Amino acid sequence: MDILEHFPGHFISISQDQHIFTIHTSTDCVLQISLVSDDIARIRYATEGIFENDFSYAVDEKNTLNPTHFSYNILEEFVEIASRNLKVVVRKDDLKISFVENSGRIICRDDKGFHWQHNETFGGNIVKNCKVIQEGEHFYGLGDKTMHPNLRGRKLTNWAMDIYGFKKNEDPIYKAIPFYLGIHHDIGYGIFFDNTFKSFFDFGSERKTVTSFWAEGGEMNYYFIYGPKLLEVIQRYTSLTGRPELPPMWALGFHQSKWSYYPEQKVRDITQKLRKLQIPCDAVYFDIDYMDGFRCFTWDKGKFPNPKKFVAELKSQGFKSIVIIDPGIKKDKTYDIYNQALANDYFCRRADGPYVSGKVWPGDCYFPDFTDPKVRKWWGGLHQELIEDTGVRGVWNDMNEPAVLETETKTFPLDTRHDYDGNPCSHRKAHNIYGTQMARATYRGLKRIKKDLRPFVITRSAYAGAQRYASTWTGDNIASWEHLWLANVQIQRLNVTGFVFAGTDIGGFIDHPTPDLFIRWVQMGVFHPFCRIHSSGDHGEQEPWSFGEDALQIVRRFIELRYTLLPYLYTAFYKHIAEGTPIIQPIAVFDQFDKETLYRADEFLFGEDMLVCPVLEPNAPSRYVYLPEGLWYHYFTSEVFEGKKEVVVPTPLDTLPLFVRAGSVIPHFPVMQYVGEKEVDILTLYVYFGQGVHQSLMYEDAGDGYAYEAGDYNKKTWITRSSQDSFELTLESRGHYQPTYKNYKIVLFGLPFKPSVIQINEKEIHPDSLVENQTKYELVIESKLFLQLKVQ
Ligand code: MIG
Repeated sequence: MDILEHFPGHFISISQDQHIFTIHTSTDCVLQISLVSDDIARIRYATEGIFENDFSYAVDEKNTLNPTHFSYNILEEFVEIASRNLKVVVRKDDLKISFVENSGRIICRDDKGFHWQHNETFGGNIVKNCKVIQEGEHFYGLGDKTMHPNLRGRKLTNWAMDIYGFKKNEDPIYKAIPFYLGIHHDIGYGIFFDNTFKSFFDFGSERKTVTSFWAEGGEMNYYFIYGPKLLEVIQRYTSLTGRPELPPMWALGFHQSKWSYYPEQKVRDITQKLRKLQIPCDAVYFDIDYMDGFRCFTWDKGKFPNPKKFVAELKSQGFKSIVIIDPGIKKDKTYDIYNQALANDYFCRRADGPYVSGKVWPGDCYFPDFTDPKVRKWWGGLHQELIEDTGVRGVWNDMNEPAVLETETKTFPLDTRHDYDGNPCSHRKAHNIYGTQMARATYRGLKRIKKDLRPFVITRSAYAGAQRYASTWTGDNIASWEHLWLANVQIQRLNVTGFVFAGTDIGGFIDHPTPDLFIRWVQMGVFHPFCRIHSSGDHGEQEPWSFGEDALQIVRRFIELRYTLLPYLYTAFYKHIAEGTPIIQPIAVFDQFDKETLYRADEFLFGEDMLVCPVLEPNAPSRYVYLPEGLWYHYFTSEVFEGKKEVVVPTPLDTLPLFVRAGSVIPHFPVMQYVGEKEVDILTLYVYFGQGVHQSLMYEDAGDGYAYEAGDYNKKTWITRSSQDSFELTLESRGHYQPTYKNYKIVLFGLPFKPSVIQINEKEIHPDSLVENQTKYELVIESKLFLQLKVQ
């Protein structure tokens, strides 16, 4: 039987309410186009003339987007709706849409455009959209997918799933982020399909020249985001769906985890050994076995007789305790939280009334409806004892896809009812956002309980917008080289789709890595915004010392490197929050105008000035690295490479291809065993000579708490001005945060001349006092910073 597809008909009339335009058609279908900002247009269709209540979990309520210009124009064949930078052109005949640049270039246009199909089983519509693939077009994004970053030719599904040991190309897995980026003829744009139902994206797999996306219910409701730079698209996407707040700096340290460390003495053995072996570490994890019979918010007193005392003991050693909390609440009449939820009707129910019952770790469970604001508030409050009394510093939300064991669908039945913040619906609509609402409840709870500390939450499942509440990891991966490749791609992809605070289970969750795989994973993992070793614990040990003395030395050195780079990473985080710039950037995003970058998967930018190329194969004596345009210094050898080409870089096991852009200034802390272990008494600046003028930002504040909101921070801009025979470094500082250090140590790389005049602040110093150390010069400067080196 042929499927009956419906189309919107032709144009009849248009009306305007500020920046929102409504087009009526020859059918009941109504098209609404809002100009959200100068670069973002929102497109919505109501097939029967009535729009749903306008509600989104993804769009940040606090967004400040506004267009500076909006107008429309009715032409003979088209209706044009224009913002300052973007035109939405609707063809009167069939309502097909084109998005057009001011220059007249088409960015993206409808193929079949919007159409729909009545959903006989569930009611409502299956809403679809088809767009033409332009010549040479490439696609990226879509959150956590396991494919090559370039999605041309793929078909993907968004439905959050607990996939233990997921495979390369397996789809879907834990997250659903229906946002993709397209680029052709150097024009980048993005489409965010804000529909939480199960959705699909096809980038030329069914029809070679067509991209389509559709959902099994809800509205065709999407945002078209113009670039033309992919980076701008990403920045705009995060101004729409939100950015996180600054994490406490310790959360950017190294975390050690396992399923599970218990009893108390085992945790102590691990933390003491980390300190004894001088492996910097800030956080240790309590996986499900800390609980009493897997009941959330309880402790197994046999394993942890006095959690408060123990957490305080860990704290005194600089370790923050993170505990896991799952959504399933054990059915147990003697369990207070179960009784509270029953008494208040907080659990999800089936369509006909009974509670949703499913097996998870505690056995039979009921599940809170996190889409109900009352339930979120209650859930947040349940953390009071853990956070306030016991001193736990972070909460890890697992199994929130939601995952249910021993069922065919691995999740709730589709007839499960949800409040959806006053828009009651079934699980078909709420499934993909369930995990995000759990993380949100947790985040808000932590924030309310400890007002003076920045919350730390980690979630496994996520929908667009989850980045506002939590960090994330990529779930149950495998200790294999293929998974190392995957881990690299996954974190890059999450970063371009708005979720920057992400990492993988370093070394692999399932199976035991070989020492070289473990080393290579650590070498990459220290550059991921979230950096944690975690494993299932049913194979060998997976701590930094578990792979022999040589491995330990290398692993320690790379974890130390992460700690020295904390001011740089923290600044990258700040830039993400201020501008939406991802912390990790695929080189295709970094340099979209260089076609060579569009198929590359391995190299990524770490912050704006460092480039990492992980080693993804065993026994690789060297590897190819593609460097974007410009001059790049090898971080470990100081060798200078010219970019816009592939270079061969030696890769002995104790190093990795890590590059710094010429002209940049990279701030370094001294090595610490944990954030705040000692006062930073000197800030070391690695300065990389590069012709011309370069600016590097460094953001600093107290590293936790909210004094920065009242202005207690500094934004330091290091400016380098370089030519063939002179070099100058100056500092511009804004803000009134008082750092603990007074002095700077300057390490200057690549100076192409021998200076005869040196000026530091107001003083001239003798050139001989400059220590030349092979390829670099080192000197210490007090307070205010001005440095000039030149040839007389
Ligand atoms: O079904 O809590 O992805 O990180 O260690 C397994 C036990 C449940 C899955 C998580 C993993 C965690 C494990 N959890």
